[in-house]
Amino acid sequence: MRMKFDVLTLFPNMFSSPLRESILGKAVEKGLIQIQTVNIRNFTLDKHQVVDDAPYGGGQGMVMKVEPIARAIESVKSQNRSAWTIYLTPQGKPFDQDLAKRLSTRPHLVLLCGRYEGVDERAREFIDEEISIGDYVLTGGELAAMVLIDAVSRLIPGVLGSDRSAEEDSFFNSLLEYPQYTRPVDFRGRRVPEVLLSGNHSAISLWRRREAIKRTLLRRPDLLAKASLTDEEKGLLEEVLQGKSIDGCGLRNADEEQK
Ligand code: 4HQ
Repeated sequence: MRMKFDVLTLFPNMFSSPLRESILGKAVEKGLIQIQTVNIRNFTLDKHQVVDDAPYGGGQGMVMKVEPIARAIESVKSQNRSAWTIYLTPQGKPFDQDLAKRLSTRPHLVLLCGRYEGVDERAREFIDEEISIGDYVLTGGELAAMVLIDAVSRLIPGVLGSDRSAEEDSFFNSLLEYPQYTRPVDFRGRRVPEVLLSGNHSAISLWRRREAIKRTLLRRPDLLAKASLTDEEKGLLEEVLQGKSIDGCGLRNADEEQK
């Protein structure tokens, strides 16, 4: 069950190193994922290989021309009918873990990376879905495409270590992660919570769920609203809401620190 990514970009070199390191690099080596870049400039027909032009109606910046984009997408699609085409843009659907999961079931994603002020509106007719990685402005869609590739790839069976399933991590249950510790047990007087040294697995599990709920409540209450909590977790949330120790959950307010 190999997954294929074709990236349409004016800067294919941006994709060489970052996606071939570490976990993703291993996944590529193992043949679990394949990442190919397609240089949109190779699909121009004119002598100077022009990919952008001034906007009709005036205004600042340049717009990516429709013909090279259309021809690049048609080229990729002619080789693979099952391709699902995505345009990365702040105007797209917000990218989240649910969307990453849905995309990870597709055998072939084609990612269009825009530069300048974006693409000619008519290029959108070649696109199946528009996705935004967040409400900020990048210089191009390339980093957004890499974020998407990373988040989707780690959901493909075999990409994470066998002992490590994507189903266990934060966001699987719509909560933030609980605090993690490793050696030493005492760092400058700051000790690892005693329960984690106890060897009492049910106590550890309870502590972790409580901490995850506390942290989510304080930092991302919007996530709690959509989390499907077990009855036990609802009980823990009640406890936390009733003010039973909200300290020590690792939140330090940036505004607070300015003072
Ligand atoms: N850009 N999420 C502008 C983004 C972006 C985002 C990509 C910058 C498209 C034309 N893409 N280009 N945020 O900021 O996906």
